[in-house]
Amino acid sequence: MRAQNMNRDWIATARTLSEALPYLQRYSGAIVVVKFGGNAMGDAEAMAEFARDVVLMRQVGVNPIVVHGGGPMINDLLKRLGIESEWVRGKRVTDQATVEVVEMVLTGLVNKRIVQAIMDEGGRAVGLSGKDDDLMVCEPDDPELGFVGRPVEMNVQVLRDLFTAGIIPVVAPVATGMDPLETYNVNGDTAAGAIAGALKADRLLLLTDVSGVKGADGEVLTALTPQDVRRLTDEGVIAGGMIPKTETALKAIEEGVRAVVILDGRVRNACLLELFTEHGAGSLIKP
Ligand code: X2W
Repeated sequence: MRAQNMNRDWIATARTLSEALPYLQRYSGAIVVVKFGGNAMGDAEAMAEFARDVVLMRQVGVNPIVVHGGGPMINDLLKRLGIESEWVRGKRVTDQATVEVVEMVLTGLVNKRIVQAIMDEGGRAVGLSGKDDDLMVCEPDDPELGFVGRPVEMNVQVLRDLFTAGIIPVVAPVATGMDPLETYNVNGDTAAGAIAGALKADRLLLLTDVSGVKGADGEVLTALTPQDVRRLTDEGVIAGGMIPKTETALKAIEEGVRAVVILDGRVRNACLLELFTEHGAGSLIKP
């Protein structure tokens, strides 16, 4: 039965939908790459909520592509197998045994969990890795890192084919090398940036577990140009774990992505807040 009590929540809901119209129009047909990091995945509820946001994007005519991480899930299995990991400049040193675990966890466990969550919310999703249809071909990033890949060749037609068919692609950051028998572990942010660049995406959303890029006074900077990012990095204000993210952002923009947003994936409906409200979320980097 229809609720007769016009309490404030319902009125606010209708108002929110009405106010979203210009944003829905702006993003209709847009390509939005969303990097969903292992730290942003949280519990089953957080996963379901993320999936619902992605399905909603698709429903209103956006073409979302999910590129995921899963660092904490890789750590769990490596620990159970008694394999130690070392990190160099934010990347996992990856030997043959490690890359096998990375591929199993990312393309198996994590990828299928996200695909399932999207389908549970009524969307259609297909999971793939950089190996499928040669989506992402890598070279070794740095000899010190072993089988860590740097994407050098992208074949994104498969993603266009999927979103044209109304299917949400969910990509695990694992790839082949020039030698197709090799497997590379790719940092999730790097993979998302390369995919967004190759698609010349309208938006790259990097969901993390911090509220955005912070200025010298600790306040989140809501809008930055690539020049601002370079200056703040030179001044040491952008440092540590934020550097790989801002580097990914600058490279993606150079390759033709219109804007990159670094935002807190733990905030409820972070993607919707960013795309469909005046409020926005996190730090927008745009020329
Ligand atoms: C990452 C891939 C997963 C990832 C790793 O082995 O953990 C490298 O470091 P998050 O959850 O987004 O951190 N690869 C080379 O990026 O996961």
